[in-house]
Amino acid sequence: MKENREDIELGKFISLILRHSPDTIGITLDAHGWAKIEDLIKGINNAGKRINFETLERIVKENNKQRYSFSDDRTKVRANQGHSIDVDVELAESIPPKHLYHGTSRRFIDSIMDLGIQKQSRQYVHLSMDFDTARSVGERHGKVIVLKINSITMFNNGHKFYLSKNGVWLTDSVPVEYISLQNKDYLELE
Ligand code: HQG
Repeated sequence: MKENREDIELGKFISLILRHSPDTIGITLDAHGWAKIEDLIKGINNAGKRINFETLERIVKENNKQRYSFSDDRTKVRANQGHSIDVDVELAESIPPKHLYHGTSRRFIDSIMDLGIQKQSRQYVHLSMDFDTARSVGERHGKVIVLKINSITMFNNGHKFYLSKNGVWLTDSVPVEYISLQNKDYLELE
């Protein structure tokens, strides 16, 4: 099912709460990033937006990137990745594919080719499994460019990779020597 507009708006608010600032609605997350569903629903309603358990259930189920998960007992909910706050969402350490992709803005390229890809405000650098996903991530920042990452060599050289429940690859940083900036990518995106 495709998400309706209200659910998309609520989802953005839920991402803000569960990834960056639970204090926006006066709640706290536990060490593993879980919010009590009861607290979340109450907090969102107190902030003037309408949500009940049914709506939350639909958002968790239908979210286009599967951004959230319920605990097994369905009393808690958390974001699967994307946090800036210091929580441990028990990511699975995994062997990456040969290549991964990172979509970013062209205005960041000089700095990236100087310093590598850094996590900035989030806990990890986010990498995508395929070119098109990376392109849409990069488009959020402006005129996009997609970088190809030599992830298996990074892994073989001791860098750890994690795969989130919703299929996003995460790592601490990507040094310049593993990044290729392909002319082909420029051409495809013109
Ligand atoms: C850039 C979304 C200059 C980096 C997406 C990126 C993703 C540098 C920006 C998730 C740099 C940070 C994360 C350097 C990195 N110099 N700029 N050395 N190193 N950057 O939003 O990867 O839809 O924190 O390239 O789908 O864009 O919200 O990271 O452009 O998975 O679920 O600094 O957010 O998920 O931006 O996106 P972000 P991101 P959701």
